[in-house]
Amino acid sequence: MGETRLPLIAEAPTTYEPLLSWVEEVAELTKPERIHWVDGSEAEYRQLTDELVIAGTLTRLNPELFPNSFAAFSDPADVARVEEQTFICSKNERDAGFTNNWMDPDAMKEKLTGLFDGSMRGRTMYVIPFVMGHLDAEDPKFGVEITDSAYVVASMRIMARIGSDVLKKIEETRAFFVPALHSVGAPLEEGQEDVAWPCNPEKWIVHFPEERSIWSYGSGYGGNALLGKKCYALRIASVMARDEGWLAEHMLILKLTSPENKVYNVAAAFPSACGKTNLALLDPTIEGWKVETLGDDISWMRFGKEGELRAVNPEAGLFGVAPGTGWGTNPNAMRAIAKGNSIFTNVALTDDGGVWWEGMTDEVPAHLTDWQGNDWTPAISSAAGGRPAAHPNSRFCTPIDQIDMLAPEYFAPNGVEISAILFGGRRKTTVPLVTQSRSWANGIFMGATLSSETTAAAAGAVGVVRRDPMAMLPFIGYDAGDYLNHWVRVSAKGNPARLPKIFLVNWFRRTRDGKFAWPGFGDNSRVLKWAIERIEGTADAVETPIGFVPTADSLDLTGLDMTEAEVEEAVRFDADEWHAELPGLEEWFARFGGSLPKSITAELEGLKSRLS
Ligand code: GTP
Ligand code: SPV
Ligand code: MN
Repeated sequence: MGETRLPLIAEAPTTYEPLLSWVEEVAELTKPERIHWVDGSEAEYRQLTDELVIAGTLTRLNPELFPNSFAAFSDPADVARVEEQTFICSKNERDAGFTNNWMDPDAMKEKLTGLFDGSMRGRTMYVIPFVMGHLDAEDPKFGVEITDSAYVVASMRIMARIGSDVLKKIEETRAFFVPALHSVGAPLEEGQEDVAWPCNPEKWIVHFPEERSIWSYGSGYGGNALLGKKCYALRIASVMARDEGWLAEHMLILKLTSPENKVYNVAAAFPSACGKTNLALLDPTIEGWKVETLGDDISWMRFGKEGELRAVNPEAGLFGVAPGTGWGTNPNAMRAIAKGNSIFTNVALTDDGGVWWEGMTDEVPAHLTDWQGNDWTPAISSAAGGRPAAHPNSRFCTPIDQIDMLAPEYFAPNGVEISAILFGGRRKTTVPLVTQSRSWANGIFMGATLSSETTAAAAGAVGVVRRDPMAMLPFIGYDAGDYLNHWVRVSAKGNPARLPKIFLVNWFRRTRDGKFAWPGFGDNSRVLKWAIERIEGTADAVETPIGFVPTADSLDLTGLDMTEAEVEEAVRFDADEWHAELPGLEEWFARFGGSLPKSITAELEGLKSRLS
């Protein structure tokens, strides 16, 4: 150990110079009281969670209901991702593109350096070595998160592979790691009492794509603070993927086995809170089909030696939307949660020390403590014109290996071959239940036009339709046109015969009286089956200007309590609605300026002429 090191660094369990000098630099700036190098052990987790319980950040749940599990309640102003305050600070503004906030990197560093100066005073600075994807991947993607939040450490232990083994490998292979700096921005002065959820009204979620670094300030919420997740595995990874010829996507991965025992892996991109976790853990309602989970939020994909598209899930846990997750809708998630070892954030508490949220059970408990700590009864529920007991973006954080139906291939560093890609969103109108694209290029166009109503996963208005290309709008770490070009360019590496088939889906279409036109959840297995039968050439379809939609009798509706007319309402192509959609599409693509791929322009022209 060099004598010039700060005394704080002296206990470091590494001699890896690039890491030591970064940690030292951050400590000098943020001025923590102590440094804790996270080893990722069980004992350490126990100690951290004990401390968080004493601090009031975590409430220990009744171990008979949820063993080794905790509930956290955030500041009411720190409940979701803050897209307005999320920045891509590339050297040139052009490279951030029109979908991202941008600031000059030097100006941003100056601003952030001011904010981080002393920001960890009175707190512990945790150093978390982590890897996204497998430690024994060909080219493991390392990161080190520095944070002053023990809640972040405990959550990162569930969501990623962290600790001593990772540190050892970084050091042994002298690997590059993404420096990911996080502070809640709430220094403690001498004698000042801490609050349960420290954070700062001012928030900055900042990415420097060229140097591949992350600075996050002011928030303790998942997507803003667990930096391995959206910040690294999507925004920074999308830039790495662009440069290295692969894809980092906001996609679930599932393994589907047919009654003939044939395996098809499916990847699906839906925007935040639009059904990825639920589809990934689906319990099929049709005979003979089996679903196993590979991932529920992020997929890293690259073409293999034979031109097959392979996908891995870089995460180790679920950070799932709680509301709507119930024994009826998602029993597999419920079973995983019931095994314990979970951290819940902003859910409601039951009187017997368990958790509850809207949609967990049909029966609503007679009394709860809501996510803000107030008494709650059904008389003041949303249904009764009041407020929900759990925040609409409340989350469960659970180790992925607690899913009974986890596919063994989850553990394969090279992932699985993808047969089908679904793009989907939340649209009350216009978008049919399922549409098969006309071709791979047409499928990329479908992804590029994806639109959805905004949800509680991001701060701001809910229910506003916006374009969300490949469900990556808040996560593309560079210019959106370059991103679409990258999809086109990278797919040239694919074996045309093995390119996945692409489908557009919408579980959220409404009937005239405002109800969901399709039951969704387990019944989405019927759509998966149709997609596979399209791949195999055994299911019928109607050709429409937007692509192929199911014929009345090509969807397996066995055991489904729906009339033919009701099914038709879910699957039908409506020419008037698509005419009304066109101006918005043209406006959307006009925003890309010169960086739109030619194939997208050609697809738009094709759609217009087929519609006229
Ligand atoms: P992120 O973690 O934010 O990226 O979200 P996600 O895409 O994984 O969304 P998730 O599966 O957690 O679903 C979000 C909400 O949509 C939950 O309230 C679900 O109950 C609801 N949902 C999911 N699938 C369906 C469906 O098929 N039909 C209906 N009506 N609702 C669904
Ligand atoms: C999302 O918002 O898409 C999430 C939750 O998956 S978070 O990790 O908080 O971004
Ligand atoms: Mn997500």
